[in-house]
Amino acid sequence: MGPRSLVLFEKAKRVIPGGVNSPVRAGKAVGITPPFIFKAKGCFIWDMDGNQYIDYVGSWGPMILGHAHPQVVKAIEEAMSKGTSYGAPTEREVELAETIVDMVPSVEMVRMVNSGTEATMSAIRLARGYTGREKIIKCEGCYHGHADSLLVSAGSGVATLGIPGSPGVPKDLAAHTISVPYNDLESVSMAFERYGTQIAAMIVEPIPGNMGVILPKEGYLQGLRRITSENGALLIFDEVISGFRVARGGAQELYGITPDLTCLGKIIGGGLPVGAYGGKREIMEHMAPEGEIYQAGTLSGNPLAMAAGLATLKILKDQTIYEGLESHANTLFSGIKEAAEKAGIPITVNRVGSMGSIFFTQGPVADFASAKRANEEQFKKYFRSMLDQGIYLAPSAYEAMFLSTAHDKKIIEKTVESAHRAFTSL
Ligand code: KE4
Repeated sequence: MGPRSLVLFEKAKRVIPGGVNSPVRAGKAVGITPPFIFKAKGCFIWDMDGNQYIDYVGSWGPMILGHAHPQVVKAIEEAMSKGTSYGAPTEREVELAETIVDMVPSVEMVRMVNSGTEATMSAIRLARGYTGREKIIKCEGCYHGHADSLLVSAGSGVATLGIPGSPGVPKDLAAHTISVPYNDLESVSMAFERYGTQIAAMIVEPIPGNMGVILPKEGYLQGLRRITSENGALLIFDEVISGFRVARGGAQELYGITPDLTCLGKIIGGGLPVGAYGGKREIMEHMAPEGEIYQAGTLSGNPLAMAAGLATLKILKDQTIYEGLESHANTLFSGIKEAAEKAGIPITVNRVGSMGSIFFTQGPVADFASAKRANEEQFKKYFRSMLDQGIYLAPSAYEAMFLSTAHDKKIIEKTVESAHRAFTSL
């Protein structure tokens, strides 16, 4: 790592825990000093020492149009000229809500918040308040942000750091969270047999992106919809990653499932802090001030974030964007697969649209247990070789690679060549 990032990381560690404002950024799992970023444009980021990287993190999902997209920047600049926050309703919030309702099949009403964590935390509270029940089901390896009830056998940074859950989550609260393996309908049926009318909801990443990318088995999501409905529990799709990523209407459009509540984030903020939760009107109407379930936020619906989100979603209304992303992502991941085969390295590639990941194991990888069987040492060497070649991947085996509309054919060819060199170095 360049000298400026090294110096900055030492300074950062003196005043910020671990030197970062979100644990997975620290690069602990891959043993690096994280590059401190100076700027980004399109599919590129530059660190403080002037090193250029092709970016496949994309701020962990939001940057589907690439960094500093001109129309998004212009929308933010225009909004900024009228002030940055009012703490009062604005037309743009209504416009973004109407756009989400229009684009996400199951959402009839939506509430803006400032992060994916707030979205899932609020959706869980709504489910508990609406059903009068207290338990929730989540899948091992799925990550839904850091609300206490959801930091139980979580994926993403929790899995990366190999910590079981988190100290500080009261045992009595964690006891209301039932963890089941992803892609295992039998375990969900058993949970309902045992706790039936105590279960308020099941929350699931329909396409998990926090244990690496995992694909739902045939009939799995349909099974979750059936079992939750039969037991009077809500089905909550956490589409913070998959929303507007795998299709305009997210995984629920792709697989034709109607969840009761949907959590969104990342892309809907266009790179600014936004989360949202929404769903059936007769459920959402229980939220204050219309209903009695409370959730609030100083900067919820912030004018700058609404402008960035609206500009992004307006561009994403063009279906050809998803066709282009599908074609480029297919070229990239099949190229990486071939490169590994040529180098004699067994890998599994899981991909849906422009989100995907590779696992250093024969596979199949269909849940957290199989994801954890991947060879982390090989991932670490692969990651470091790619970084040395100017390819910026998530510093964790439990994350996804994201393509943007700014990654063109030439960039993808360079990435595949770099991957081949990385595989042959293992
Ligand atoms: P935020 O609170 O980080 O905006 O969103 C939480 C969240 C909720 N649901 C899903 C499916 C998510 O993936 C996330 C956050 N994702 C992680 C990485 N996969 C954010 C990166 C980080 O924690 O630094």
